[in-house]
Amino acid sequence: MIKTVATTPFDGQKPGTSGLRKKVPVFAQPNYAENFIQSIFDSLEGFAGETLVIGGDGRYFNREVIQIAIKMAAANGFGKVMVGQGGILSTPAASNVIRKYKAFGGIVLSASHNPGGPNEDFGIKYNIGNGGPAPEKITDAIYARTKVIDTYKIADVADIDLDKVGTQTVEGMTVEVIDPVADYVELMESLFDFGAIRALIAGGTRVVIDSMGAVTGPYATEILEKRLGAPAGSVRNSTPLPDFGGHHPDPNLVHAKELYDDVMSPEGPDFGAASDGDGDRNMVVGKGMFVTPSDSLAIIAANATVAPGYSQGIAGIARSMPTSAAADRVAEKLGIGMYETPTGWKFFGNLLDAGKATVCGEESFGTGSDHVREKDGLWAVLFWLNILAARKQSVAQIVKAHWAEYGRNYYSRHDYEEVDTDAANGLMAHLRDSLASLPGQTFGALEVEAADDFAYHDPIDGSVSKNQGIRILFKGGSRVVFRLSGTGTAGATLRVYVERYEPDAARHGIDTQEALADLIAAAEHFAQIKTRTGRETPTVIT
Ligand code: G16
Repeated sequence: MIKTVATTPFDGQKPGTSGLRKKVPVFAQPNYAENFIQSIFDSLEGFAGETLVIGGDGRYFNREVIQIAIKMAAANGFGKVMVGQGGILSTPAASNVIRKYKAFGGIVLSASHNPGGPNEDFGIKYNIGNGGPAPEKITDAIYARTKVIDTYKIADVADIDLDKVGTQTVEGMTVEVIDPVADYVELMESLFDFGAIRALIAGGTRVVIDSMGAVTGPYATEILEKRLGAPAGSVRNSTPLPDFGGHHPDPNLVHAKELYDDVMSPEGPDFGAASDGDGDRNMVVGKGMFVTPSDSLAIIAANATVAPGYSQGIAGIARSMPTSAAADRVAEKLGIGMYETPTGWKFFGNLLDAGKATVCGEESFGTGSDHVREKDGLWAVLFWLNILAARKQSVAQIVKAHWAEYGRNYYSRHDYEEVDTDAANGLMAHLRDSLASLPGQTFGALEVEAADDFAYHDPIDGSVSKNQGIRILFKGGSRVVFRLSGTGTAGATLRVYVERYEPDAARHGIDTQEALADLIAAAEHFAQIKTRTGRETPTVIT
């Protein structure tokens, strides 16, 4: 039986950088998830009889919301739901399933790198038929709908068995529970030289992947241990757990420190990688070398043709504005297009669909390509392994050779988490107000050349996205960028991005924070971070 349930709007159901993310107790309020899902459906047209993909990263509350979403999809007239077994689909795998089976769209349940558990984070995101996050036009419509919603529709039926692969029926709608891993593995095998990577591992290169108790465990185990022959145990924390085993599944130098320390130790592995809650982020470390996400994008782009899926070359590169300009130099050398977008994977979708960009990446540990429409953690790891196998060099050798050829973009991000929202907004307003007076100002040897609030004009659909981050650009190409995160769930997170270009190879061995010290001081000087936020130091430095 289909029920129409009366409801009233909740405040604050505005999708952020990547969907709606809130604490579990917020999502667990009666009608909260239902309102948002119905608002998604009410913002779409033409899905009657079509297929919807549903999956999540296995975090706390995943199964509950999947049941709700399936019953609501049936009540709203979808013809079929494809759902990962156990409710599991990594974000890139969900993107792939949407594309491969030509689904109308998908609902991805995740709060990505944010912690999971009864009092931690949950999230709902809608992806469109190209497999990518819904563009702002749709997320704005969803938000508008959440403000006036008064009913939702749901099938009043027993829970669906999510653990058995196969087909069931809910109020005339087909529910197909699929193996979450198989399609993704097949895609990876079509892109990379598994034979060469297998030989690399058989030859003694020790590779470990830390899945951080999150969704990539089953994918990484199948690929690295079963297909590529790495010894059992090479994938660590490989079982997806509702609370990620207490880990903060954020692959960076703070939360993946154990892996980092292990790779850096003399007897440790040669290559380490970590991924996040929903499997779209990645961190890559080689012995003696942490690869910044910005460098990773540049190096993948520069070496792309070693991978069979990219042997014809790449059409262009896209990066988010705060990501370092390392990839720009590669694009210049290759004579291909370079696109600078706001933060948020959704901005890459049009460029990928139009064939303007083939690879894209963000400083926030995200790299991907036109094989799906999400960033893809394991894809980046396999790309690196393919490059290692083809070049027969270590990570450190490859990175250093890249810097010698293109110059080095010293780069760091300083995050101030859970800052008082008013204080953070005040800091940004202060910067905005001072934009006009900044050019010409000096700080030590630095002179401001230009300052603006980044706005993006989408070259494909002509849409304009304003207020995407304050840039202070110094003479010589260095810069500091300030933005407020759109993915946090408590207070505000101020992100300060610092970058200096160093062409001289003799100066490529400096400690990053030291190389950026004057720019970090300049950021404090112009933004008054300490006095405005009350924080003496950043919460996380990457
Ligand atoms: C999301 C987006 C990314 C973005 C990141 C950080 O990643 O998909 O495009 O770079 O958030 O965004 P912010 O700086 O606004 O916090 P994920 O992995 O959280 O889905």
